[in-house]
Amino acid sequence: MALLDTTGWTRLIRNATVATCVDGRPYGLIPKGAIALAGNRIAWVGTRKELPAELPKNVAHTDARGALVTPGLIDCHTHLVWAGSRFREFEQRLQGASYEDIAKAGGGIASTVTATRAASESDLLSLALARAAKYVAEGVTALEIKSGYGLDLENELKILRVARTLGKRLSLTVRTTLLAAHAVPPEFKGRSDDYIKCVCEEILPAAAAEGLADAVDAYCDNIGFTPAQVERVFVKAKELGLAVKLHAEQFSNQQGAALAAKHKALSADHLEHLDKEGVHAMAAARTVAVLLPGAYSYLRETKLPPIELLRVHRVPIAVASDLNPGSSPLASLQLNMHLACTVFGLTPEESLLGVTRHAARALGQRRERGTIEPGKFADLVIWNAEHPAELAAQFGLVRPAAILREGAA
Ligand code: DI6
Ligand code: FE
Repeated sequence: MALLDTTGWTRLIRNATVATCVDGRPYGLIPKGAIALAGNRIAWVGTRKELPAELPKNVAHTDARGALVTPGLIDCHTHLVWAGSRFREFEQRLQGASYEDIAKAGGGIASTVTATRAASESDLLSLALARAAKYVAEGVTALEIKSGYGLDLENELKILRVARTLGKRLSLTVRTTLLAAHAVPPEFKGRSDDYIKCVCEEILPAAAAEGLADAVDAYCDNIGFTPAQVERVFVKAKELGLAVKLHAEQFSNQQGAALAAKHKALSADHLEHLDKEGVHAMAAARTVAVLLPGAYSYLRETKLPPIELLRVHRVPIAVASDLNPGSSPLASLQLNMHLACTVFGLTPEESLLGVTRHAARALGQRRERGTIEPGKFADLVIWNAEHPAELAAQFGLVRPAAILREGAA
């Protein structure tokens, strides 16, 4: 066996049950494992037996005492920055109103836009900080945040700035997504094409110029935008060098997933009404299927996404919380891991890969995060658990004992 090069090692986590989430065996599990860090990166991962007897003196040691270690969890789809509350809509729906009825009557996204526009940047920041802190506490080390409750230049940028600030205030990697094409704002009522023009010519270029957006998303559905309008947004995003993704096939089949795949989208999200052609297109483009079981169950939907087809065609499946005030005010990625199993029938392994390896791909971060492999950032969670299936099998019981983000506690 070649001698292990330990130069540069700064920390060693030993005595760990390591779920690397690397392909090859279930969970990429190394039962009696160890992980070496070099600064903010993973330098080595392997079994206890492979470790040399002597290590450089300045290496810090962490004894995991047999505990489970996973990659830091990644939530690849949230709308975490908003003001106001929509609890009344929850009551209305339980009395028979549909999500679409409420949206068409001026509630829904539009009501959150009014509240978010009225909120100051610092008020929005404190609301968002409290929400994001909940994710950090449950082992999330990277999180995507979409705009989409501003719907004009000033307020979309305000939301994205708040998102960027969260990443500086917390031990959290924040990836931002411009979702100006979320709904038609009141000042463009009945003129959705004009609003898309404004998105393409004003909002998108400004967000790109200020470096506020890592990606661009759109809402493709009956209550959102048509595929033709989405395509205009995608073309502009590409022109500006930004990755794209899409809210697709949530309430109806608009062939949004195929459109997303055609533009090499990072992900297509929701997908309850996805058909075979859409699955094939996603498989060919390696576009990630982001499943959002919290939104499905909160809206008491009944049409399941085509999970088996996604599996058969080896489409990478991610799981996210979709945290938002209307269709998923459920601020927990762990809850969504659990719901992915109970509601969508994913295995606990699929649910963990869905918030690690595949979630990283959905954020365009597959080379940087999402697995425990040499070269990647040392985003790691040590749990009060022994087996990775515990994470999805229970809720509220499995907690991080220690969290490292880019090597720092
Ligand atoms: N993601 C969204 O953008 C919409 N639904 C979803 O799952 C709208 C969220 C909202 O109602 O505010
Ligand atoms: Fe969403």
